Amino acid sequence: MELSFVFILFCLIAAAQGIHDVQRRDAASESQRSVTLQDIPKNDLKDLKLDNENFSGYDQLKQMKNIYDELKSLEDRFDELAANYSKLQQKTKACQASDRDCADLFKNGVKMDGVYNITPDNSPSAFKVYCDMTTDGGGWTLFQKRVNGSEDFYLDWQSYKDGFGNLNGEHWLGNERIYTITKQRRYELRVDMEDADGNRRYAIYDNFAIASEAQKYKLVLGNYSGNAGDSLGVHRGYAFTTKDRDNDSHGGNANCAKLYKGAWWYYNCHLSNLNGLYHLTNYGNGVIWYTFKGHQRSLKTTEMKIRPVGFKCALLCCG
Ligand SMILES: *[C@@H]1O[C@H](CO)[C@@H](O)[C@H](O)[C@H]1NC(C)=O
Ligand SMILES: *[C@@H]1O[C@H](CO)[C@@H](O)[C@H](O)[C@H]1NC(C)=O
Ligand SMILES: *[C@@H]1O[C@H](CO)[C@@H](O)[C@H](O)[C@H]1NC(C)=O
Ligand SMILES: *[C@@H]1O[C@H](CO)[C@@H](O)[C@H](O)[C@H]1NC(C)=O
Ligand SMILES: *[C@@H]1O[C@H](CO)[C@@H](O)[C@H](O)[C@H]1NC(C)=O
Ligand SMILES: [Ca+2]
Repeated sequence: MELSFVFILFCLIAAAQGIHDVQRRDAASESQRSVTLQDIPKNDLKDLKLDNENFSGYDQLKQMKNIYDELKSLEDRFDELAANYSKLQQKTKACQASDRDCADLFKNGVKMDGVYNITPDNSPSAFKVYCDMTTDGGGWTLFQKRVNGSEDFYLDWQSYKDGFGNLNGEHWLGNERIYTITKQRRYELRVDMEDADGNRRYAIYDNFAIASEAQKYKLVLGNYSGNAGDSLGVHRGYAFTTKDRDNDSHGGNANCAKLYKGAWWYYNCHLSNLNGLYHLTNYGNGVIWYTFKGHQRSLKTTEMKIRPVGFKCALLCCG
């Protein structure tokens, strides 16, 4: 509060000036005054008692005293406001989050679809993901997308572990990254799909995670809702299988990834195969969601995306 300090100083100088005038004019009766004007520089102006109005500086001094009181109360209000602002800032910060996933980004003000950096807990560094910020309230972190067949999805364990493709187009984010994201908190899974005729369907699972590589990226899956039918539920609890790592429940040397040209949480073998061949050739090896288009017809687009459970409620709570 430098301003008020300067002002007070000014007042005191002005007051001292007034005192000289008083002294000169009323030197005779000076000793009778109960107001000890000489004390003003020593005492704070707020303690000044104007109990004698019989001298010429009285009105001036009274005005200064009023201004001082007003300034003092303004100062108090300012301090309170500053305290309130700082409290509000802390609250906003608590509401905001670090950028652990696209849901955090959304809460931090990112509202446009696109590729962004996220840094999940326990991730050694940030990495890029595609964020769907528009579907059903946004906040979705994509980990799989098929759209035009530009990427080869018939790849090995290491490729699926590390991820591949173009984040703005077809891609698999990578099992290590999916694992790192989903171990942070509870996520729901949304699968959006479209057939060759442009019919759109979706499937939601109220829990989704994959286990570590040591557990072969096993699928953890909650309950289904949506309008595409449940073609992933039967894969619940199965390990990930690629053409070079047969972890399916198909006996002997049969590898479902090889049989159906994909990579998935196969049992023996599948009701869904979203990493299958883009262009339909024959039974089961296309981009399949059985309860939508059967085993023969390959989908035109698919997106697999995750968001923390309760995301929408949390948004409302945080304003
Ligand atoms: C101020 O002066 C008036 C008239 O001269 C007098 O009646 C009054 O008592 C004085 N007040 C004080 C506080 O001395
Ligand atoms: C500061 O916050 C309190 C309670 O939150 C409120 O009563 C008070 O009016 C606020 N002060 C100012 C100067 O806004
Ligand atoms: C596929 O889609 C991506 C992203 O929209 C685009 O960059 C790429 O050129 C497309 N490729 C083909 C073969 O259509
Ligand atoms: C699915 O819903 C049933 C009740 O309908 C419940 O008992 C079960 O725990 C749920 N499963 C998951 C994984 O949330
Ligand atoms: C997964 O694949 C590896 C390598 O092919 C094999 O050693 C392991 O037994 C498989 N695990 C399961 C659960 O099938
Ligand atoms: Ca097998």
